[in-house]
Amino acid sequence: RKLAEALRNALEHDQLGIYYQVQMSLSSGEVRGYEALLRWTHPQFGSIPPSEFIPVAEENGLVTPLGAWVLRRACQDAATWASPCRVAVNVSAVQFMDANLPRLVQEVLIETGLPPHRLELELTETALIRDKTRSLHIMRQIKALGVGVALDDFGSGYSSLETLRSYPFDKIKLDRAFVEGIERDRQSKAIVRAVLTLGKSLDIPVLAEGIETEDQIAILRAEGCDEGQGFLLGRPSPNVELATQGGPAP
Ligand code: G
Ligand code: G
Ligand code: NA
Ligand code: MN
Repeated sequence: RKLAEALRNALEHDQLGIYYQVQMSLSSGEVRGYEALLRWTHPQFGSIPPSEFIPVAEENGLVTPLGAWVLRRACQDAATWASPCRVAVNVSAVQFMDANLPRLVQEVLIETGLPPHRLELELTETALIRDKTRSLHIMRQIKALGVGVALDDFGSGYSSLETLRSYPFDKIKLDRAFVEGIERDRQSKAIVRAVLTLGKSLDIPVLAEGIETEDQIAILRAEGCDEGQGFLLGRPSPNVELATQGGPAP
């Protein structure tokens, strides 16, 4: 309750910011895009993670204005970038089920002049399963605009395969839990390999999340993973130029 009030206040008083984390081609090392990650710096409590305030926003009807703010700001920023790469924006479950989302996306694209193919929305499985007919309808409207849709945290949910079968995703974001274990346990490596095979069969590119070590990236490259994201390639940063520095040589 108190947090909800503070969040309402944050929206009005410019305490929110977006950090960007680079997404790269693993074969060429080219920058493919940046994921927009929302940050809230409270004057007293300091930085509050989205995992804490997104659920609060969802429960208090704040996720619509919050989500609109992020989408608009991310598209505005991307329109100013030197390279015409993609911006990936997270959409929460409640925000996604809002029938007005396709119209908002269309308005923001027109307003900012960002070409639709430069925008990608990241959805988690939980955003979809509540009402399949409805979510499929919304997703098709968004795709009809020319905007891409990625399945976030793939493998972490209850029905990842069913989700992949039922919805026309443009990308799979492999959950970082699998990347984390890839050098050590046989299971993680086998699962990553299976997901990459699945992606190839379905003709959907796979992005591996949470790459932190040279060993991990070497294995993912050898296994033919398309794209990667993680602290090794770049930390989330308020500035896209900074977010691109410090990665390994391709
Ligand atoms: O960046 P960080 O590790 O704090 O992100 C934690 C979680 O918050 C991630 O699951 C991420 O997808 C989510 N998140 C980050 N930014 C946004 C946003 O703008 N909207 C929504 N709905 N979730 C976000
Ligand atoms: O759920 P989502 O994939 O959107 O979450 C993105 C979150 O993961 C961000 O909060 C980001 O800070 C975090 N993250 C990004 N790269 C890494 C990484 O290499 N390791 C870890 N542990 N977290 C990461
Ligand atoms: Na995400
Ligand atoms: Mn994820």
